[in-house]
Amino acid sequence: MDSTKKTVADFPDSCRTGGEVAEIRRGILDHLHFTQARSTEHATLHDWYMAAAHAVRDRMLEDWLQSLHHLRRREEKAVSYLSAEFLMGPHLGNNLVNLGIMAPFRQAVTELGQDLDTLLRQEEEPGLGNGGLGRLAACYLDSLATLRIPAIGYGIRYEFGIFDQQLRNGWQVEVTDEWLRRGNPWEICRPEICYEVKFGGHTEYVHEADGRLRVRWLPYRVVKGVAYDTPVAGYRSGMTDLLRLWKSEAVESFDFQAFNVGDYYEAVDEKVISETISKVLYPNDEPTIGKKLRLTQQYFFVSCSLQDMVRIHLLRGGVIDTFAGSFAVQLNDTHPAIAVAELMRLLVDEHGLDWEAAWEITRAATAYTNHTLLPEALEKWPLPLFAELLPRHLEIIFEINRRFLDEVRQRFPGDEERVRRLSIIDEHGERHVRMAHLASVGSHAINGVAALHSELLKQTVLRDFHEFYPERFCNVTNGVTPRRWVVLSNPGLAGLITERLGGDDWVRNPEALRGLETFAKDHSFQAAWRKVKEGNKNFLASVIAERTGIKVDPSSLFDVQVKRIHEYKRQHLNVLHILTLYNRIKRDPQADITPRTFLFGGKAAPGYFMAKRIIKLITAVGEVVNGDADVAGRLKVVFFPDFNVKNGQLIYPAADLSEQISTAGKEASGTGNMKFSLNGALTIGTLDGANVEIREEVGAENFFLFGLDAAGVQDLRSSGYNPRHWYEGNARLREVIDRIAAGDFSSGDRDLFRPLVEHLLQSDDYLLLADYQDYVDAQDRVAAVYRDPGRWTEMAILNVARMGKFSSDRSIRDYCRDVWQTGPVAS
Ligand code: NBG
Repeated sequence: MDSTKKTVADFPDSCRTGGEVAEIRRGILDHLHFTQARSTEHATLHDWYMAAAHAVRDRMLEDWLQSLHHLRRREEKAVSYLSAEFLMGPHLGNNLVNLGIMAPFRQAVTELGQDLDTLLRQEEEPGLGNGGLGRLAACYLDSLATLRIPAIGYGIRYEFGIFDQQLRNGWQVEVTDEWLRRGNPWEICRPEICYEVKFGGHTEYVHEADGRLRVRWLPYRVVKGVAYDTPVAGYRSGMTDLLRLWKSEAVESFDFQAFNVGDYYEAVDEKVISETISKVLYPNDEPTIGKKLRLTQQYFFVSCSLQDMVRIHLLRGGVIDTFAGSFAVQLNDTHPAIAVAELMRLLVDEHGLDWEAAWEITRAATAYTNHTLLPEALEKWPLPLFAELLPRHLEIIFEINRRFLDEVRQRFPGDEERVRRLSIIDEHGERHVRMAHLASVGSHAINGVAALHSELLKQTVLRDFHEFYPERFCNVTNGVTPRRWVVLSNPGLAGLITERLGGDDWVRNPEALRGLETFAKDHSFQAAWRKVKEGNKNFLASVIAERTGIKVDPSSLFDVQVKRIHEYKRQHLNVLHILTLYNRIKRDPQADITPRTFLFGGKAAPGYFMAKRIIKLITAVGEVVNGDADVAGRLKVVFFPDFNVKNGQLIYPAADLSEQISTAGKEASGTGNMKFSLNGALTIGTLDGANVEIREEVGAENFFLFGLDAAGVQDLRSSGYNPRHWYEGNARLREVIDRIAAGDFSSGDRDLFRPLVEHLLQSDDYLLLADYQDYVDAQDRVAAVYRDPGRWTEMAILNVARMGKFSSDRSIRDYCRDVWQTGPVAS
């Protein structure tokens, strides 16, 4: 028996560790008294939540300490997932699922006179991410722990996460997210785990006694990163991995003289500046060029994380040369790409390795995942900004680039155009550091996040890299965790599946869902299936009424599009369809229309003008359509405010139809598409991102496909796309656009939606008009099938049965095999 392994019997009081109802009840009361300092008479809902959360956290610690012990052991390579975002979602419910104590916990809470669902709603979710990318990181931590792979997720403990969205007068209003206001029971601050991070200043070259040239970096500013640890429990795996987020603080022992900061007030300013670094998450979809604080954040968390890895590696008894055997460092997009230069700096400047050895270690340790092909989203930093903030790293990048371009010239003599295309430094106009190039040169593996995306990556943004290093490229299709996205969020469906399959093995092994295929036509199973969906829809309808005041009909088709608002995701194409139906009704109020509830949700980046106007368009259309007597309640349009993980957990299980309608070639993968389908919604979608693979898995006959594919999009563009031609050639489309332009949804104001209309008619970069008719036709097929509940339910069951591939466990196994060369530890 391992000496660090404590058993319940080692603790004097099992109220900290036990899984029996009585033990849990005592554990909660214990925390109410000793942690919250409240009597049961005066405890608020928040006190009860905190007490419950602490009682759950207690039950995670034994496994956690054991897992941390694994991390310090030499044998296993650990995964270090570097990500500027982790969108974890509320912890309480998920931990109850993964620890396997939901039922006794619920019972204990009830016996204390409280209601578990009410307590779950109390939790303020940590919104430390924008959308898919951050949520993917969270699903991957769940799977890593479930598969017993030692891992650390490294990121930033933003004081303010993604803003809360409110709607006022149909417009988005951003409200700061003060998620830490009432304390965070899930994190443990580790003041002793902290690192200094340098910024600015200059470098000096010194010849050492042994003749070596050594570089010293004399910074202008030094800040401190302090570790905040959150345990991440695997699903009944006995493994609990670590999410380590860094908070920036001022260095206490700041030497005012040495840094020329003469007086007290300036010193206080320094403190404020230091603490600003981890203040706020940047919303994406905005031009990041020139945002110095963002580069500061990136370097800050990467430096702390790499210093931490080196410390852990040396603790394991390793010498620095074997670092790559201890950690597989995964770059989640280019946000942490500076890691390539920072690891070189640590190895060469701080640990005295020579360049070649350091480079080999860096490349062996590092791998890069690309998450977007959108040119405007590819990060690049102006050289002057880089030089000012990270002078030593710029030197290192120049040296990496010099050696790399030498290789390129050797392989392709005389091809200076290729050299320019591959260079880490963009020389067009103002010079920039291209982070995707830095990441690609410094990694042994490069992957996209769905089969199509990985292919397009090789043909477009990383084409030259693929030609140069074909062996580095691979694909890892995204996945989502069935624990949070089915077991926790859709207990009715999870229970039904478990009952029918005769066990819950599918939660860990979702390929087992295939067993449902046999029952796809079974009448009694179908009836039970529909009952679950109805229950979920009824509940969502009540929440919609509460939050928006809109009454929706739970028996109508719930047609849902929830995701960030972006032109390429084409929420406005969805609106064009709504207006097409509306016009049908206006022409003929008796028209036979399948009743639908159109539900939208998603945040727009605060500075993204068009996206904000799309939100206004949706709410404006809702106001007209919802109140029109001719419609007679057959169509309802709802914008559900503040779409986040918590709201997603309510929405996905209640959806009938999943809108995945991006312009082909634009959505790298999508993961919402997987959550919907796993919850029995059918998809209407283009051949984009992971939709392609979802359709392959569930069968073309169980998927509503429409629109141009990626090649078709390219062809149309290169043959000269003229949106006006499509507008003029389609009377229905013309009618819809004309009504928006005429101010029919803006009380006669023709200016409000003019920018949207003009953009559609003049350039229509995302080809809405070209895909419009095909989309409307596909929607008509959806409406027809929905009227045949037997057929619809069969398709829904087959969707769920065939979604096993999209578990994040499969993605993590792929990474282990193809990228990290690591695997589980024995229990
Ligand atoms: C997003 C893509 C999605 C994808 C997620 C996770 C960025 C930069 N990319 O399609 O847009 O599902 O990443 O891979 O946020």
